[in-house]
Amino acid sequence: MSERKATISRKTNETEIEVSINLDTQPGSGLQQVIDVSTGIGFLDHMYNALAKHSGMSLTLKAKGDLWIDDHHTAEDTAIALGTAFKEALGEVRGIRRYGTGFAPLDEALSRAVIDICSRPYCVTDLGLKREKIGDLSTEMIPHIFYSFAIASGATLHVDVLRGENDHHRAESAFKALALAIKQAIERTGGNDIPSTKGVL
Ligand SMILES: [Mn+2]
Repeated sequence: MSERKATISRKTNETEIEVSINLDTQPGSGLQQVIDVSTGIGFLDHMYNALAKHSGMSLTLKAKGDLWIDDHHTAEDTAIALGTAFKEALGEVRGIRRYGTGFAPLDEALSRAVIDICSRPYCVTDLGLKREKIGDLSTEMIPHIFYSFAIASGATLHVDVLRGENDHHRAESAFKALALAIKQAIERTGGNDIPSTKGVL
């Protein structure tokens, strides 16, 4: 089995991003899981670290964005780059589970994420975040990060924070739920079939 990995460079007038991912570094795989994230936005690094850790992927993500304007371009473009790398690493959707569901609690907060790796990009989120910002990340960017990842990766994604009082907990449980959903969806079935009645994804 060849490793599912990709490296993406993405440069615009607003951001410069390098992402490398390897989807086959789950603990026990024999490959070392490496996570090294630096976006210039501390809370965003914290979320991408959680996403990588609990999905079992290796992730190196370096971004230099126009943070003197605000966090918008950096948050959006890192999610696009990550989604693009994820799609490229997966390649043809074949021999994987395709659907994944994750539930993750964090103290009083509980989130559910459901992913379908199907080449039908769609994203629905209900996160119920109340604060303006968490650290240096605007909370309005969090649903936008999920949206950008879904569109770039070609996945259908539903993420709901089911309950929780603390916005840091709510956001972090949402990313962890997505991680668990991804981990399940990309799991190899041991076969080589295309998981669709259409015969194509
Ligand atoms: Mn935390």
